[in-house]
Amino acid sequence: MSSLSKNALIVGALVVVLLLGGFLILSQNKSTTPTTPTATQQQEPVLTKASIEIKDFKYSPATLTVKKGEKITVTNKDVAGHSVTSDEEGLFDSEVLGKDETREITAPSELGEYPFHCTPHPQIKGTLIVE
Ligand SMILES: [Cu+2]
Repeated sequence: MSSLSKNALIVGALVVVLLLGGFLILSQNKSTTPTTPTATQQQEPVLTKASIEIKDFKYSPATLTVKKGEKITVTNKDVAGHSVTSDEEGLFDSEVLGKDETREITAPSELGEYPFHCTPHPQIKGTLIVE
């Protein structure tokens, strides 16, 4: 065997060892990669938001108790347009909503009972209680 081919063999063997070593390190790193799943703490929203639904020309609920300044979602389920409008002008007003329309109103920031009505149908009445 010539010294040249001997050297070539040694170099070849070294390359193989290095490649194998690299491969082993890589595969070891892979297998030791922590596979702990990220904690999936899904907290279901338990709090139901205050809401008023208008259906069959009625408020549901007709009397709603909320906290000061609480947001209230108003949804109209009738084809006829309805609103949640404070009897005392300017306190709150969802404005007239079409079918399946939703609007958020904000409860007054002072304690009290606030009667409201539907602008196009003033006979539909409800009461908002802020406590
Ligand atoms: Cu109405």
